Amino acid sequence: MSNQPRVLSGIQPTGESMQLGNYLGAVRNWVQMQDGFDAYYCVVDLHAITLDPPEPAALRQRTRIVAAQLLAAGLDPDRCALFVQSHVPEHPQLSWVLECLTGFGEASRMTQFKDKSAKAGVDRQGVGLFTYPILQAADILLYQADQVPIGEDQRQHLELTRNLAQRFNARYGQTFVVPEAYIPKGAAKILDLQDPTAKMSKSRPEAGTVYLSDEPAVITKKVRRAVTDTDGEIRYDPERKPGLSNLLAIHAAFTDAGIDSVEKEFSGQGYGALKNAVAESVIAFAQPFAARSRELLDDPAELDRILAKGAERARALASVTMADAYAKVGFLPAVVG
Ligand code: ATP
Ligand code: LTN
Repeated sequence: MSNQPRVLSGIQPTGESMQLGNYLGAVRNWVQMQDGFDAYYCVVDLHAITLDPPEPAALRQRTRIVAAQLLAAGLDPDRCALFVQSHVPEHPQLSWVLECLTGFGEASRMTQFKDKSAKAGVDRQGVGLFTYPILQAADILLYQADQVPIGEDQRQHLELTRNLAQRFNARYGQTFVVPEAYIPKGAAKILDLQDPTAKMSKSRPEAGTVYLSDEPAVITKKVRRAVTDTDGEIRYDPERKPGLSNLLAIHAAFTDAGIDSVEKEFSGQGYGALKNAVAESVIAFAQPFAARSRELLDDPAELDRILAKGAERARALASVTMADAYAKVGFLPAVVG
C-alpha cells in the first residue's frame, strides 16, 4: 500500500454527460491529484437514485458514460482506482452506522437537501435524499481520505463528514482520518448560463448548462446566449456582475490564465468578443474530449474491466476500514468456517 496521502472523490451518473462545472470544479483536480496522492475515484450510482430514479437501462448507460468521460478527462487506471460505488457494498454498510450517529436536525440543515426537496415537495421525496450526505460521508471515510476535491456546493457535506468522523472517533476510539475539502479558486462554482444566481448542474434546463458532449455549434449558441448585464464593462465582479464574471472564470480556467489577466485582455472590448473567445476555449477542450469518450464507450467490455479492477482495489481498502469500524461499534464478529 502507498505511503502517499490519499484522495477520494465521487460524481453522480446523472444526465447523459458531465457538464462544464463538474470538470472545472472537481474532475480537473482529480486528474492532477493522481500525481502525489493514492487516488480513489468513484461513480456514485447509489446516490443517483435519490431523486427521480432513472430507468435501469439508462442508469447502466450513464454509469458507463461517466466512467468513459473520466478516463477521457485524463484519469489513468494505472495511477488511480476508478470504480462504481455499488460494486463496493461497504459503502451502504458504513452509511448505516453513520446514520445512527447523525442528528435529525443536523441532516435537516443540509442546504442541498433543502433545495432539492423543496422543488418537488418534501413529502414526495424518498428518505434517500435525506440520508444522501451520510452515504457520501461513508464514501469518504471508508478510504481514510486526506483530501476530497469537490466544488463549492459540496463544502457543507464535507463539514458533516468531518463532524461524523470526529464523533465516531470520540465515541469509539481513533478509527477515521478527518478529511479536508480541496476546493479550487476561481472555478469552484460555475454558474448556470441562463440563471447566474444558480450553479450550473446536470439537472437544470439544457440552455444554461454546457455539456462536455455538446457539439461545437451548440456550445457556441449556449455561450453566446449567456445572460450577462447591460453596463457593457468587462470587469470581474461576482456580486454585481455574476453572469459576466462567470464567463471570465470559465475562460481563465480553460486557458490556464489568471482571471485578472483575462479581465485585462478583454477590457474595453464588447461582450460579444469575450463570448466568442469563451466558446472557442471550451470547444478546444470539449471536442477532443468528446471524441475520446465516444471511443472508450465503443468498447464497453474494456470499460467494465477497468471498473472491475478499480472495485477490487477499492474493496481491499474499504473492507479493512469496515471491519475495524464494526468491531469498534461492538458488532460480534462472524466466525468463518
Ligand atoms: P446533479 O445536477 O445531478 O446534482 P451535478 O452536475 O451538480 O449533478 P455532481 O455529480 O453532483 O454534479 O457533482 C460532481 C462534482 O462536480 C462535485 O464535486 C461538485 O461539487 C462539482 N460541481 C458540480 N457542479 C459544479 C459547478 N457548477 N461548479 C463547480 N463545481 C461543480
Ligand atoms: N454529493 C456529491 C457526489 C459525491 C461525492 C462523494 C463527492 C458522492 N460521494 C464522495 C466527493 C466524495 C455531489 O457532487 N453532489
